[in-house]
Amino acid sequence: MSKFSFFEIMRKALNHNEDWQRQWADPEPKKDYDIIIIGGGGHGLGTACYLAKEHGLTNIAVLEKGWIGGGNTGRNTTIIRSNYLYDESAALYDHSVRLWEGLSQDLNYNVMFSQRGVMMLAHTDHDRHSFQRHIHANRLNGIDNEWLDAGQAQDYCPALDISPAARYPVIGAALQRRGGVARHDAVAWGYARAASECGVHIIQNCEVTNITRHANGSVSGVETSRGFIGAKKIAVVAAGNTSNVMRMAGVRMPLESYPLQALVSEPLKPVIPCVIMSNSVHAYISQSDKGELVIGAGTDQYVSYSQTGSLPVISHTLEAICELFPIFRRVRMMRSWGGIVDVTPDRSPIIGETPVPGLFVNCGWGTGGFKATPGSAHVFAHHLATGTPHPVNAPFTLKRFETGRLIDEAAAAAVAH
Ligand code: FAD
Ligand code: PYC
Repeated sequence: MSKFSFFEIMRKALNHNEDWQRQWADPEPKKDYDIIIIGGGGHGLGTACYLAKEHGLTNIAVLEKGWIGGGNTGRNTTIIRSNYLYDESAALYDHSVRLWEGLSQDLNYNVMFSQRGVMMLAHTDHDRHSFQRHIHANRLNGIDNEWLDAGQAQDYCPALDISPAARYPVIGAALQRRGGVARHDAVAWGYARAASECGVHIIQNCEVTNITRHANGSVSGVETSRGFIGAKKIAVVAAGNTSNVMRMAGVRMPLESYPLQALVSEPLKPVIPCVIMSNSVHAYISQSDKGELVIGAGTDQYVSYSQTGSLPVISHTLEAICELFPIFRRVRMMRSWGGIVDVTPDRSPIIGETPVPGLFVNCGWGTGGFKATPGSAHVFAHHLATGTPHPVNAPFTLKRFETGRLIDEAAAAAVAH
């Protein structure tokens, strides 16, 4: 029996975030840090956390121009999976899924990771061949993924329309049962609290406006909206803004920034038990624990820094959802939003060193970096702390765009581009 009453527990739960914010809110920046991380999203905060917890480095600041988790970390649709084609990607994303599996316990913070399964629908022979190729490749890498026929897909998600009269009938599906969803902002808060408890400074409302360098070319610090801050190493983890931040150090990045949007419906009783994605009809859907249908599709067709996105994408997405689930035709949408994702030519991330001594970068996650948060942060921290890449991030160099050794995951983001 708990020594607290039900109401006491609820009061504590509701005040939890407020209490915690008081513990770490906006310390005054010091003059110098060993490592400055630019960007207080999940990847930046996670990196700080692993640097402190696994490498004992705590003279670190995370500088965030807005509020932590206010970028893509708090704007995404939380799909987590590791069913990527190439060995390098499979290793990276499955490293992440394994960390997700213990994350709530590791952080003592409930990130609500729910392995409810991610089902990718096949509507054409091309889909079927492509998914079956992924299934075989995944299994060779020890990653679960299985083929379902249309009836089995409907058994897994009964509201799905598998009628042969549909414009693109469902002919089967690839199901990764270990895939699922998590609570996005809890990931930022959990990592921030753990890093802060180790002594890391998390400084919000602190925009980096320039990266400064010593005469020998190595980094010396950053100019910010709160003054100059010195650093021995700088790690840029600024998602859709990476090109702008890296330009401050004179580095041109192979990235394009696109708006990606999503929307949620009014809350419904539980009706979608898993994540459903369809590349051909072009939409994806899951249901949050609050009951909202969480819906998205592709990026806008043109580059932009608008954090909203355009209307035709939303109407196209909803048409696609109604084709897959005619029962949702009369459901009302509650709100929509967008984020800026940075996309590399091979749709794989860049994690590691740059031509500037002391400057590191973690970017290019495009439409799919939420799932990678723990894995990316874990290997990036290793690279920053030891000066050598972790075996998992070693292939994801910036140099690959010079050598041509690309990791072409063009189909990786499923519906999202
Ligand atoms: P962010 O959370 O964006 O953090 C970067 C931070 O850097 C921001 O907070 C920003 O304010 C800060 N910053 C930028 N410039 C500066 C500066 N000059 N000074 C200081 N701070 C700065 N991925 C999935 O795996 N599954 C999904 O289902 C999924 N759905 C998505 C849906 C949408 C609508 C969007 C937009 C993205 C989606 N993604 C998804 C992608 C995923 O959200 C991102 O890849 C991931 O969250 C990136 O995390 P991050 O920590 O690198 O970036
Ligand atoms: O990477 O699985 C994904 C994804 C789904 C929607 C956006 N990204």
